Amino acid sequence: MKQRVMASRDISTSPLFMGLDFSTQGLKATLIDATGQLVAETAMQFDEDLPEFKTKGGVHHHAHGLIVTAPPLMWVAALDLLLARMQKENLPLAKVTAISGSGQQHGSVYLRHSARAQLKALDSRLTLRDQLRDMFAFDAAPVWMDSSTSKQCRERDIALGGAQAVAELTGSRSYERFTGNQIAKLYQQHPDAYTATGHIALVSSFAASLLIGNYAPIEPGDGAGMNLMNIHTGHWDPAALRCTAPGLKKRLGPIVPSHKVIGHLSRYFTDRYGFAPQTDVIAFSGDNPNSLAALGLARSGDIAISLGTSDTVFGALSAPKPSATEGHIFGNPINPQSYMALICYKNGSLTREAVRNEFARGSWKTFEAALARTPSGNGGRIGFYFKEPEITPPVLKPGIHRFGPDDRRERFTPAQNVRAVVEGQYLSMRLHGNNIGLIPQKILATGGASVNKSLLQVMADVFGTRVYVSSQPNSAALGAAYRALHGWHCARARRFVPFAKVIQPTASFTPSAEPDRATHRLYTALLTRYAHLEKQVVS
Ligand code: XUL
Repeated sequence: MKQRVMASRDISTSPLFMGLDFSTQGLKATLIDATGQLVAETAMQFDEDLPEFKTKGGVHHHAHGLIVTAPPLMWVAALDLLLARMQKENLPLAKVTAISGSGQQHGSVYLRHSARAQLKALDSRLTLRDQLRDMFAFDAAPVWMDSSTSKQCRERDIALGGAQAVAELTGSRSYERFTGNQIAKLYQQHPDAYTATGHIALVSSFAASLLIGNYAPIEPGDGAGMNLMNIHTGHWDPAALRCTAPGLKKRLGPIVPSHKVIGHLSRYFTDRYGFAPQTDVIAFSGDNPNSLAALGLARSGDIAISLGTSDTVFGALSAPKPSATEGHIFGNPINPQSYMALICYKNGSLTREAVRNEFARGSWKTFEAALARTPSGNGGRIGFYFKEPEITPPVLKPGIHRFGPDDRRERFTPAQNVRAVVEGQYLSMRLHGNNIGLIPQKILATGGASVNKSLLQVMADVFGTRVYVSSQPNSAALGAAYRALHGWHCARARRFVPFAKVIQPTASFTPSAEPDRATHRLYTALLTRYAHLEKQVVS
């Protein structure tokens, strides 16, 4: 268990705001005060704290390598476990005025017709897990790491007029992990389970449903990750629903603005954990939209790179240009008039770790020493490391592809492998970021691996821009807490209040790496070869 209490001031009198982050590997709660200052955070890990669910990294990889799911009952159990810990730590839960949250994007939870009644009738003397274990019509929730719906993606493309048409309508072309394609697969392969489903939730809206004791609506940040929402209107698109499964609209419920109060905390939580009655719950969103909120990214050119289980590159955009070749356009959770652009890599931290384990004796120190020992540009060597099927560029078959300076396949020394994985990841981010309009003036690095200075130096050199870091590395829970505070202000004012009037997150960023101009030129020259070799690897 991890629990930190930060504030020295008397937190028992100030109103508090809570952000919950249901990430792939664990659940975290962040408490802030009314000025946005971090007060406390508590976290748990699914593998370690709930070993009976037998997950690895919070998920189950199935024998057919493309299928990746998580048991939704584990998320239910995690919520009680985390809140009990917070209560044990004497955190003043009665002062929590509003709660919002975050979920790994795209994952889907299939609830039985009886689930709403179960949520409404929770008994605070019993655990959520004991009361809700039979609420699922399908007890394996497909998550964002799943790549098993290529057939359904092609069917969507055909039904909606091609990949570019799907991108222009929904903000992204058909992606295997996007919820609409997962729903189509479930409907086709398990029609009985689909018939038994009364409500389909995202991980985020499922978590919010537990809190309000009712089905929670979806908002446009996370809703855009389904290939079902019209990105321009923020409503479900009838044709996109039609080509997915019958009777879908009533199973999905409405889409509401991200800052909306969707209900009050149910009696289960007030009675069991001492939260105040009438605690507002603000719509939950995806982890990436919440990370954007945590950084308060408003200006085009302010780009964030999050180094986590998945690596992501994202920023705000006022005029979206959805692309069939890469990236996504989502709703912006802190500004209903704006959008966010995002590029996602499945091969993030776990792949860097796999390279560290194989080529740097499992030690980050040895990994950094290898980076320091090898020249920038790796003597013209370029590597592609796909431990998992990749999203950007689309690669279904895991594998490693290494090329020498003459573009021929080559064996690398251990140190060259270390440099190649880091340089390759950033070259890819620069290449694909450019294509979707994410051209950085400055980069904010976040996520677990952003504490690693040598990784940030390569990042600064590849992009040729200064890299900043935050003292608060894991940002989705913080972003959700900011959104709780923001949503509460909007509700009190009875109108949308600009996010920047409530919080200015960028204050906590400090410069961490300066680009070296000559090294940047070298990477710019490598980029053309990188793009060319990537085409070869993908085809
Ligand atoms: C975004 C994506 C991942 C997940 C899990 O499209 O698939 O970033 O949200 O972090």
